Amino acid sequence: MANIQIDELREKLDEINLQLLDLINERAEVAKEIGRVKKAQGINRFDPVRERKMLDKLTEKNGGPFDNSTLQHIFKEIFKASLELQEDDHRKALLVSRKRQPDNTVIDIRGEKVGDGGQVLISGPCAVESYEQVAEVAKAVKKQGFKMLRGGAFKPRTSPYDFQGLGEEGLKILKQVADEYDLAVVSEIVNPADIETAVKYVDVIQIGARNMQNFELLKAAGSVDKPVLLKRGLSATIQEFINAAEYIVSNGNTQVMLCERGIRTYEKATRNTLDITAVPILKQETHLPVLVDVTHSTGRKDLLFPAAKAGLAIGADGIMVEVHPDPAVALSDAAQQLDIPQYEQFVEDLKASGLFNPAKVTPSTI
Ligand SMILES: [Mn+2]
Repeated sequence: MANIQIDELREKLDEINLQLLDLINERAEVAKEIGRVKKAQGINRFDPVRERKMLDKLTEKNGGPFDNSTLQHIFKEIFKASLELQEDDHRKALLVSRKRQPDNTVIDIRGEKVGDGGQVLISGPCAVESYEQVAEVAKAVKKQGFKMLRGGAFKPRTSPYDFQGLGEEGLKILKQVADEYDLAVVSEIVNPADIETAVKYVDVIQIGARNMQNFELLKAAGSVDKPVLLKRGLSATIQEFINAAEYIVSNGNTQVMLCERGIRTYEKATRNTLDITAVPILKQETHLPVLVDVTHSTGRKDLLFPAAKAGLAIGADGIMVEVHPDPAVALSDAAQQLDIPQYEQFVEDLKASGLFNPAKVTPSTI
């Protein structure tokens, strides 16, 4: 007898569950519709005042047996889920997302294609110190058949007393050397006001880790027709990194490359912790090329080659490494830059690893 009663009650519960299911989904549809209208009007989706009013109304009508705090908790979860549903729609709409554009973005940098299946090696000194210094590295880069020469003219340093870079003079040196060796210049810009000047000298604007969330700089880089190499911030999540790229692309510049350069963790054995899985995640979530900076992530010469292999094996579109003719006297990052023979060995090892499939370079017309 008792069992029959339980069965009947359970049947009733099942029925109510289904009704609740229908109602919750119906509510979700309405919430999504509100989200669409708000988006069209440019209004923020989350409205705490409205949520408070809904909760107050529910409390007022609550006849039990649930107490008010339990009911508020349940409804708060429903509100949150509805909001997340709207955010999912929003994420689908991110310009950098793979959902929005299934095909890879391919960036042509002076004839070298990034993101087209082949891999690039970006090399050069941490900072531009002199014409001779840059020229010596450029010669080595050219000899290896690579196209991209990096070098810092504006150096955002941890200490204000450290070498801050040569500024525009450094950009001029880079440009002169790159033209002589038919290379492309990758150099960091730190001030939105310098972007206009920089485009005369550089082929790729680099936005460094410390500036990943310098939104004015991102917008300025987004408003010019020049490829941008965006580095992940020291403590930035992958989502924050993607959003930083979205700032550039949403301002009109679609030529963005992402660069994983290590994140700050409790581990002291390396300068930063190379978040290697960020590479396939970024490749899945976005259509942008993804590079791995082995110098700043590891901060150790003995780890450059294994980290580069890991980067290539996991799907990176390129590797960035710092090279200096005489690292011992370098004005920055002295401990981790390769000298020229070490660089040549590094490249040779990479080529021998079977993991490196260099990107195609079409000879420049000039
Ligand atoms: Mn450096």
